[in-house]
Amino acid sequence: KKVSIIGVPMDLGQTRRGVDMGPSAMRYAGVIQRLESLGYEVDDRGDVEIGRPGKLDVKNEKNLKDLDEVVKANESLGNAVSKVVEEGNFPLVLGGDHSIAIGSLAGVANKYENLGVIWYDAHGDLNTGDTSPSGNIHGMPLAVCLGIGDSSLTQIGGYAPKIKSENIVIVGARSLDEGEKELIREKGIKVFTMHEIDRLGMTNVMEEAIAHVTKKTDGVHLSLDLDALDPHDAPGVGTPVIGGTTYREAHLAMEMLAERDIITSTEFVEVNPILDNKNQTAEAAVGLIGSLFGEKLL
Ligand code: DIR
Ligand code: MN
Ligand code: MN
Ligand code: MN
Repeated sequence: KKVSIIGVPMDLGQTRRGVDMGPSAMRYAGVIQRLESLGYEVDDRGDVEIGRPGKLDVKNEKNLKDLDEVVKANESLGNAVSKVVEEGNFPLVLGGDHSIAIGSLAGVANKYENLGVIWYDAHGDLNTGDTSPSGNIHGMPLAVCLGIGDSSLTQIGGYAPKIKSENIVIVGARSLDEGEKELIREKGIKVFTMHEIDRLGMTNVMEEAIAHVTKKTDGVHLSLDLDALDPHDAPGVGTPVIGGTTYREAHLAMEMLAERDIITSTEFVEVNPILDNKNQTAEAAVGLIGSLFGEKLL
């Protein structure tokens, strides 16, 4: 199996600079060598080009910061990912902030009848310009992929929606905005918050999550936001939230996904080396990528 890596040095989906260095930080932490040592052929396709607006973090009348550049970059990313899937390779997208999930899913979702999504994140990323307290597009990609939000975002890749609410599961949530909670109830989206993880244990949560996203689907995308991990284990993120999954809980989740061999595309996002402690978060990300691709402890 061949893994194609696409870097997305995007930091315009939120306001803390430095997450554009995430792809470099994960390459520096040895992502390519890690996959090669597991027997994969790796093809690093370099980085998608990101426009730099003259003035950063400009909110438009729709409460969407730096919308034009976010749209342009995600169109390019969608094309790049689409090409990887057509070639029969596995797309591994390295972010960048979480707004890039819009492009990844645009490139993947039309290749499947019914794509499942595991959203491993402290947040729901289910805001729209109308509900977002921040105007940051990285808090909106899951809603966008459901076809909810401004059409300039939902129509990236030329079609909407990318996914159905019944084929999604959110794991690790502990910071949900009011509008996101409403949308979760309205759409009946399956969410395992930290409460369920504490209560049931990660093993049971992942068993149930895997059952949910494989029920009606023919492929599963994993979108992993490093802020799902506790800030103790992943300090280099723009919006840390205490009380997250531990390093080992996250690895167990990846190991279970590897065992079941269900993931068909993935992205690892929100690694910000400027906020990090000696590249610890990029190294955690690369370790998790190792587990996801089948690395075993023994
Ligand atoms: C917050 C933060 N809910 C927002 N979202 C983040 O701005 O919409 N998502 N950090 O990962
Ligand atoms: Mn996120
Ligand atoms: Mn998050
Ligand atoms: Mn815990």
